[in-house]
Amino acid sequence: MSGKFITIEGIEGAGKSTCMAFLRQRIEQRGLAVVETREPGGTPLGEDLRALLLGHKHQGMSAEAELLLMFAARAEHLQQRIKPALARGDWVLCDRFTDATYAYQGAGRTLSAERVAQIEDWVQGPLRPDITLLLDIPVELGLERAGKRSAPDRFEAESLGFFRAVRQAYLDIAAAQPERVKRVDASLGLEQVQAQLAGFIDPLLAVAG
Ligand code: T5A
Repeated sequence: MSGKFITIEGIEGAGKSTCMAFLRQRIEQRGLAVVETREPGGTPLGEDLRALLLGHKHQGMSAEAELLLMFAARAEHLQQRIKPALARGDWVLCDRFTDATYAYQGAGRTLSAERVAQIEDWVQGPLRPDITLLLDIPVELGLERAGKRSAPDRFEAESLGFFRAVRQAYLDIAAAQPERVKRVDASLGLEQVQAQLAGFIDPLLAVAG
């Protein structure tokens, strides 16, 4: 039986971390093995790169360096965790993946989508998520939720305009790839968000047996 590669995306405070636990539980209830992970991160090298990327030590990091560090972390993640897990038949549940690079480094930092696509093809080959759950939320509400939880990291300190561009890029990806990317209204209460997630994930689980 082959596992599925599920990614969860959205702006800051959309509820990704909160929903990961729900999705994991739903998959495990079916007796399926699941690897829960995140980007940037998921490996020792990736977590060190995450600290560099999210911390405030390197303010003003160039957009190009940021893009390449995201993909460096992703290359390690794919080799060390994601591909081995999928090869074992495990399900992989990943908090952010390459759609975040299109949204943040592409739309947010205004690097070209063509450049991101070139590196994506090189690093990932043909591997893409089977399904991506996009938690969509107005920027102000997402940042309000994120702000209550912790002090802002290097990305969370960006402007409203930056996050509006990021949100719009996610919506554009969802419109362009409706088979893969499923939009969830994340402004609703947790139970209603989870019901939407279940509506997308349960058919995949039913096929898995
Ligand atoms: N990045 C990442 C890039 O720029 N390029 C890339 O290629 C990649 C992979 C990663 C950063 O890196 C950038 C993007 C990011 O800036 P992160 O920690 O993974 O950072 O992402 P964040 O978005 O910062 O994570 P957050 O924890 O802020 O947001 P979440 O996970 O979406 O939200 P969550 O679940 O922590 O919830 C936030 C608060 O809201 C509440 C929760 O209880 C929590 O308090 N909440 C709800 N409240 C009411 N109703 C609901 N439905 C709720 N759902 C959650």
